[in-house]
Amino acid sequence: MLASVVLPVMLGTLGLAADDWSPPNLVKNPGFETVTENGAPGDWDADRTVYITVTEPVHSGQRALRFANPDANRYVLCSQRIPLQPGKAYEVRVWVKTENIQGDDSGATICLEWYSADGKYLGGCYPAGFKGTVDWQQVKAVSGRVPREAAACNVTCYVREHMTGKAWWDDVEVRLWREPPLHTLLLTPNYRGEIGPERRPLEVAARLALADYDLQPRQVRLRADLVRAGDGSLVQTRYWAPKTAETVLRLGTKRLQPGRYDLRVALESGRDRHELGRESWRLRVFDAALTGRAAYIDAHNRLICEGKPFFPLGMYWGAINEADLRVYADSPFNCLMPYGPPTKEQMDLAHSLGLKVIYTVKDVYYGSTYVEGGLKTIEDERRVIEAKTREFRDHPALLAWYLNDELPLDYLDRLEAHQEWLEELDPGHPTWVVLWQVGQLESYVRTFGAIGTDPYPIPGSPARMAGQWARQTVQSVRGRRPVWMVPQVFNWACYREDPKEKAGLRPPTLAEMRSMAWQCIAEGATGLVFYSFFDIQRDTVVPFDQQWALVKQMAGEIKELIPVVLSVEPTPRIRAEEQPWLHWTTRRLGRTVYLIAVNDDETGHRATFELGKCPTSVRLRGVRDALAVQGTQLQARFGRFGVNLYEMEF
Ligand SMILES: [Ca+2]
Repeated sequence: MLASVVLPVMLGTLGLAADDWSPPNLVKNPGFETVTENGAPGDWDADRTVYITVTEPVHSGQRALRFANPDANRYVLCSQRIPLQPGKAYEVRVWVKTENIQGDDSGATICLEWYSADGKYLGGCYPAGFKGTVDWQQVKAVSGRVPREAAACNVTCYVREHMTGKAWWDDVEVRLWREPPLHTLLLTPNYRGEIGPERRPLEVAARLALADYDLQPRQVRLRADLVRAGDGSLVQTRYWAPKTAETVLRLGTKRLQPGRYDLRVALESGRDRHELGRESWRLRVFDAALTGRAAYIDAHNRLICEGKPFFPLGMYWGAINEADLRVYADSPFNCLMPYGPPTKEQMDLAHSLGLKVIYTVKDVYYGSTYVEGGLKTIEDERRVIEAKTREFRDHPALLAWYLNDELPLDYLDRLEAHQEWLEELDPGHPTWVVLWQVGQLESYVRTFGAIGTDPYPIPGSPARMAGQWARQTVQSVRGRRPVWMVPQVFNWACYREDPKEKAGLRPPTLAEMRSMAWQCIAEGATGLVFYSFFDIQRDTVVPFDQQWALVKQMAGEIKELIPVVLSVEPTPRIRAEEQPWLHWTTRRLGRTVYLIAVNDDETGHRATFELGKCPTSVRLRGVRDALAVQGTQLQARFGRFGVNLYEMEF
């Protein structure tokens, strides 16, 4: 810490430093304006049977690139060598128009690719494109960092393999991208910036990403301004001198009066105090404990529902109908997430069957794929959210709001706005979002109360993906937000049309489902909402009754152990050597210590747990006889995808 001052002065709007960052476009002939004698685009390497330049339609200038291909087995590209620097990331943009682009993939798009000096493929950036018939739309993406060993890079306009139709491209841009230099996460409080009567100190993780700025942590300083919301008056300013890439900023809250505040964290150049980046967190200080809230998140990341810890154990649904809901209610599940927004009658029905509903408002974003009809502006979105919250916020079946289903970072401003609206319009329920973008979760941290990711690996990838994504998700929030994961129970064949492809697919087995669910719990999940009830209903490979029985069996075991999983009693220190296949955690409930240990692998394994002291008894759940344990070490043997639940007393 460099200094700490309390200034009773008004703080005006902080002007951001002028940003002179405007890197050049690295693409030659980006608008396809120059052509060779035979009509091919200059500077591009294009197959002329499919790609030519045309004068109509264009997005700008006089010409654009056109693709016309009726042959699903012909796969050709239009590329350009491009000078990209290893270690840097790039933003790519292009305008695309399509006419009747057909096929299973995502259509007309662009990509960046990198190769080693000897021509080995090293990776690339592949944003999804547009298919069917759409007017000019922009494809945008930021690449990962170009690998150190990359020697040659390409930018490519193309239509994905096995697709037919017509498409046009214009105004290609590839520009050097700078990662924002400051990423913050409000660690404490962990829910909606709520500072209660106990006045825990504020904690904020500030991670620096300085590689694109040629700066070291010692050349910058961190500054936190605590200001009153509304009049913006400054309450406190503090500075920190970071030594490493991540610094935890701590501020006392004892003297804060009740009210709303903003905590503004800024990164400044140490030399000239130039502001390099800034992020802000809303805070709310209150003197009496908040009462009367149907659901909220406690300091242990647990959902508290009607005053008690609640583990959301549910499934994704389509639209609710009574017959199906009665089948579902006769199961260990306690909630559901229907994609079809339920009516009041459907909410009443869920309530009468003892089920909670995670209510979707995920389609209230104009311009998104499944947007509700008629939404054109953010004001329209606000109107819908107001109406929905007014209609359902007092409904006893409501558990949480479903705010985002995998929307990309293009929507970040509105995702943040919707989270803020929900906090204001319904203080009584948290929000939940689900993303597949596991590499970008840090950018979404202002958009939710609880987060999940949705790994669906079976059968093409290892079941380990469930535990890996859960770990990555927990890490992205530094263990300071609830993580409700979305494990797979469905068959990918539900999403394929080709009979041959369908036949090669299958839903996860019971052993795989158990392992994936418990991997998530071992990595810190405090809720599981499986994907999906409607898919196991429509699977033509494994009949519903068969898969549903297995799903219920798996869920039943989790339900029995919910009080254990949600227990926050201190646990003894247990250690184990790290193994790539092993996911484990401990809990205590009364006198019993639970060791939850999961094998994510299709072969058996062994592990040794150092218990610290000699247990008086050890049982493996599901095995009648107690285990013989000598000394302080537990020798554990795992079957393939084995879930070992040990119950120990000391
Ligand atoms: Ca053009």
